[in-house]
Amino acid sequence: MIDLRSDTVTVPTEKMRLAMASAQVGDDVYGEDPTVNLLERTVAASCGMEAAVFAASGTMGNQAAVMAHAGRGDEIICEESAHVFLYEGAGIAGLTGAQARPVKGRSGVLAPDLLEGYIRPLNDVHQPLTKLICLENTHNHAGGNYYRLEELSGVAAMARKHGIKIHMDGARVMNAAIALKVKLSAITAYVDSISICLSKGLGAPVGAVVAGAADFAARVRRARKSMGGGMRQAGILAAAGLIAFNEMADRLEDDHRRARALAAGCLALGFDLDLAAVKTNIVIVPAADPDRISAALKAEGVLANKFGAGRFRMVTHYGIDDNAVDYTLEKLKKIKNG
Ligand code: TLP
Repeated sequence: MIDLRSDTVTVPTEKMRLAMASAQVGDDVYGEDPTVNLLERTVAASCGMEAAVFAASGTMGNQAAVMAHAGRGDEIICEESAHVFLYEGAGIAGLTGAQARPVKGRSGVLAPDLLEGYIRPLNDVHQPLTKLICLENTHNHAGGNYYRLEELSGVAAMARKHGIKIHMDGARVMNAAIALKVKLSAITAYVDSISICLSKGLGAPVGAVVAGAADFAARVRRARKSMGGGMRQAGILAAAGLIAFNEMADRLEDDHRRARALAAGCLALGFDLDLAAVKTNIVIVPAADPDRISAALKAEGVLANKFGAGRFRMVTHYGIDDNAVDYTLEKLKKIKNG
């Protein structure tokens, strides 16, 4: 099967499996797992942040971060199709007890002019306090679009003016860094915290890392424990995570190139998509009948999911080579014409 459903389907590399087998471990709830500690120090340093915490998943990372930034009755602004709002089991409400305030972005990107009217005044007892702005980078529903540094700088200045923190759902932030040709720290300079997934394009089997200030990280650790995320000998997982974080980012450019090739092929086949909007490894294709296309592709050995009404999604990753792209386009041609 050619699996374009997501970059979450990547399996650990041989090098990761070997590192996992020989990882030094200890009880991480006591802070004694040397491999987890090394991963946390490595990610924090790359982000230019004081501390980091290893989490079981991107969802746990985001939700622990929200819990650490906000409390019951607070309000959290996020983009209207953000993962933290749409796909995390209403964790903002259910776990933190806060209220999400969705704002429509421009191709997933929030900007000061869009946000300003949503910031609550401090002196009105009727209204909740705006505690946090969540930015998704890259933005999944917006087809992998990323924030340009000047866009981040604008939101950061506005948030600072109002005393509001920024959390970045950086599940795919390494895709953004590679596309922008900047270091991770150039992006994280504009946010108070970030959650980075190791198990998407970077290929680790499990895990995400949340980074931020030391006091924030201590609260994340507490929130993570309350969700059952104190993972004991988690160095087995962190060993793969270290290889993912240190060695798997550079090759993401190949995924971006193949996503562009898939998109260009779809355009040539008559699908109505904007090639310029395909910036990283996600291709969202508008189609009147995404269920039919998805089922017909499956019958030909290609997996691609319907992604909301009237569109399907294809995500490139290191399990997808040039032949897989060509094969997929060949089958799409047959399906579209048939
Ligand atoms: N996204 C998954 C699905 O849940 C939609 C996917 O296949 O793309 N932030 C972003 C931006 C994500 O896209 C995802 C996963 C997460 C967080 C959550 O990561 P996990 O699945 O590790 O909890």
